[in-house]
Amino acid sequence: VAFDGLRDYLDRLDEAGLLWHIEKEVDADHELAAVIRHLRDKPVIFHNVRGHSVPVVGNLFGNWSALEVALERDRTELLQSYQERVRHPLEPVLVPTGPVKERIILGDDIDLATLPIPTLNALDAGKYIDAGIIVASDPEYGANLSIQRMQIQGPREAGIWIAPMMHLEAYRQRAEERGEALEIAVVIGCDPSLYIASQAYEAVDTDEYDIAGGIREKPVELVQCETVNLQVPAHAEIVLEGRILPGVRRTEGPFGEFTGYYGTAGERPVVEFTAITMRREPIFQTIYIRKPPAEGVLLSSLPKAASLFELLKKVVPEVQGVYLPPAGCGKYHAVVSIRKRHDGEGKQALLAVLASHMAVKHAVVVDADIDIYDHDDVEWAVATRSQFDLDSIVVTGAPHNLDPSATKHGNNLITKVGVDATLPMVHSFPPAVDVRQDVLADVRANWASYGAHTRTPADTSA
Ligand SMILES: Cc1cc2nc3c(=O)[nH]c(=O)nc-3n(C[C@H](O)[C@H](O)[C@H](O)COP(=O)(O)O)c2cc1C
Ligand SMILES: [Mn+2]
Repeated sequence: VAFDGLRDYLDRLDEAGLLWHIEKEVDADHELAAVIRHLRDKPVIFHNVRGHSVPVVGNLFGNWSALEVALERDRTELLQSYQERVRHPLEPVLVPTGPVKERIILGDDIDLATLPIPTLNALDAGKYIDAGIIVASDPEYGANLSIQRMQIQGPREAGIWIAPMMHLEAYRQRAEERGEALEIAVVIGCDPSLYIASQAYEAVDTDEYDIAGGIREKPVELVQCETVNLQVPAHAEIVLEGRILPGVRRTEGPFGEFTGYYGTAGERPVVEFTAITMRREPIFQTIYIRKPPAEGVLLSSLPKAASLFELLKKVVPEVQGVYLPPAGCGKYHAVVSIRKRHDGEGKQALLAVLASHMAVKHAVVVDADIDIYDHDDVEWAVATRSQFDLDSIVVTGAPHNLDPSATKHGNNLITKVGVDATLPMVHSFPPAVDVRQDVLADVRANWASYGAHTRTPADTSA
């Protein structure tokens, strides 16, 4: 794929007619997010943000068409293509310098107010960086890439919220236990493969730079940071270098979450920035987080579905597909299709998919004739192929921390439900209804000869 950086990707989105340009001056606080919300799923660039010379891009992974551009594959091939590429990770290469070093701002000269950092949802605690890829390193685990929101709290300070199960939280805790700050670098605006890799669901010692190299089928070029012992993409737009301070907590939040509800305020770790390096005329990137379907869940669901697929293959040899629908927040709902070989295999698949990730809350397993991307097809399978007493699994008291309904169970505990909507092997089951396939094929082949038309010319969809 090998986009060098964000700009290549923007060019490709432009060529495909997918990028919307906003020339009118907009306010970074509230107005910018309102425009993105109005545009729904469309990638957008704001050329004129009040008080700033830096343009802002958003919704760059807002719809499947954009992801098709990012991965240069048709939607139907996205998952498979992603998996194949990730199976061949490529280690990054260190280069002497790159465009991200065109401007270097150190120490007290740092002022985050010079960047067009937006305030997104109405009740958010303030301005947030939420499309920054956080690079960190651990002596044992190596490098890690992930996105964590950061609330601006001063010219060179931000609060950070890291969920308990995140690799970054393990890194942070290990550093804190040593009485040390955890060095980080925040990459804003870069090659889409890095954003996708940041959402990979892999083991803690997996280096997501290698994953990004696999996705782009070419090693990522890295440069050494100025004030921390980390490496960042040479072609990034903006990099913030800094440290998560040990033993320091400050109020962070609330912030609008991917669940479609606000995440609460709490006492959270603090980042102190030590350098900004950037291009001479950089572009800032944001992700407008809201009730799904939305950019954030689309971005994170593809790598998660792919890892789930890999895991399921070890349990059910003939797993056909995995889909994490955006409406299920990209992780709470999983639909799996299998080519069933023996009775009970649907349940076996359910056990694996419910165990695969904390957030998988409701899972449905269907036969291979069901289109997992088609809600109607899946719902039809559940309606006609399952009996809840025989075909469901319920697990109570499983952990999770962002599902707002988890509070019903007390302390961040959820109930997992799996439904096996696959056909039984032994009982006779009526055949699914359809016309004669050869006749249907003939009709389709000779469609023009039917002279199909409506009385008013408006509807040409037939
Ligand atoms: C737009 C966006 C915002 C995110 N914000 C946060 C966040 O504030 N805190 C957090 O812990 N995870 C957040 N995540 C989820 C992590 O980035 C994601 O789970 C990642 O894969 C974790 O990396 P790891 O597996 O290396 O721990 C966010 C994801 C996206 C796409
Ligand atoms: Mn990781």
